[in-house]
Amino acid sequence: MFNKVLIANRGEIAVRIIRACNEMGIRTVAVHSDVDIECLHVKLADESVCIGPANPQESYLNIANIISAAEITGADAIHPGYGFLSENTHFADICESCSIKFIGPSKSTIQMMGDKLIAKKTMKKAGIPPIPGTDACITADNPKLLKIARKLGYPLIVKACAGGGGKGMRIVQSEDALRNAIFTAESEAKSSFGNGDVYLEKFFDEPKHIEFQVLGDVKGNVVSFPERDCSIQRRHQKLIEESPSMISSKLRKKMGHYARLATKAVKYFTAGTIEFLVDKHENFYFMEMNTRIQVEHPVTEMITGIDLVKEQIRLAAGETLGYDYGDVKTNGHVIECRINAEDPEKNFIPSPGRISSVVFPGGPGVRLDTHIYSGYDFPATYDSLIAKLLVADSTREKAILKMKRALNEFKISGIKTTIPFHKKALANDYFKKGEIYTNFVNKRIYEEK
Ligand code: MV4
Repeated sequence: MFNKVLIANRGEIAVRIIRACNEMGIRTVAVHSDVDIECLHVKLADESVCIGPANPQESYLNIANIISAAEITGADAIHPGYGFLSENTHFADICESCSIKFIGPSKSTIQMMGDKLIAKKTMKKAGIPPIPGTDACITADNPKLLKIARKLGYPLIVKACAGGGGKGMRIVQSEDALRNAIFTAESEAKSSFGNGDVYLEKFFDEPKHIEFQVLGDVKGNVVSFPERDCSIQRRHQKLIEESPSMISSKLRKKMGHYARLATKAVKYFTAGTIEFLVDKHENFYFMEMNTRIQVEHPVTEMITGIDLVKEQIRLAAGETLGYDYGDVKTNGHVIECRINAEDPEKNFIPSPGRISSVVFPGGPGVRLDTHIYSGYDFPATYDSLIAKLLVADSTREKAILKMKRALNEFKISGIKTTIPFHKKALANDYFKKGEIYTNFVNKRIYEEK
């Protein structure tokens, strides 16, 4: 087992990882930019190292400084959290060459799953149903373009090979918009990812975004967990997640089987997530595999009682799973609301600033993962996530009631937050009925026609 872990992240996920390490008897090293010196993760860690100025490129994305921090503190492993360097193949490679364990999958798995087309082909070869689309990247001057597009059928979606998470996507309603959409997607992908390759897929309107948490150990054992419905998103940022979803138990079993098959196919190691799209007829398609611990991992922790961060760390240290998916028991219903420092009344514009006072929710079945405290200066520089508020209860209806109660208790003064949005969403009839698709926010909350 590791003696000392450096957490190459900040905010609530850094606090979360430090807590797991503390309970495992592992010493912790926090890294922080100069403006983050008063952050909670710095206060909770055994040691801390300033790795640079506020600009992420010079601090949280500064591989040399992070590795140096690990070297001078004698950390034998690095946990990247999510975002920042968590899916950076080069960073995983540098850790390996410095004999520092990267708590995550192998660099080759990160690379494979990072190329969305290679990921699709790998999963298709393993028998996991892919979204219908082109097997290779495609350019606007391809002489067979119109024929290929007609065969797929409109609407289509143009996706960037190096994209993911919705970046570089363009929906195409008809043939006359196709070439221009490809050009736009190519230039956006080139500037965002340094790789302008794009491919086509049939676009599914109003799908559900259903994902399965998976774990893999050094011996090739894999386990899948109950699914999470992450369809409520705004501009590809998830806002509300829940487990279980509304899919049938027959579909749940089938998708769980394919999630385990996909994890085995890539000989997956440590914690990952298999994302599927599910259409109105309960057809499901592999969308992406995420090779990191995700923001919404507590949803699965609350419904199973399993600490996924501890599992991720002990698997990275070479321990074996010791249980199968059949041993994973679930209990009740869990909902998570992401509380962001954004103003939902003003198109979710960021709302950084000093948190003059805060009253946290609590009580039976309530979990709050956060790094804020009264008097904390919430910065504009990093992502806007303030806290993840989760509730668990025996039924979905009771979980909704509990979330409403917890949201009413949660008082943050000094900045605007998305709490009013969540209150609105949970009161929405379509939400209550479970009629939740990826266009829920625009169609049901902001009544976009
Ligand atoms: C799709 C799709 C519909 N059809 N692909 C979003 C990010 C990445 N996970 C892939 N995503 C999607 N891919 C096809 N062929 C719907 C999504 C999607 C989505 C799309 C637009 C707006 C919000 C969305 C939320 C989740 C998934």
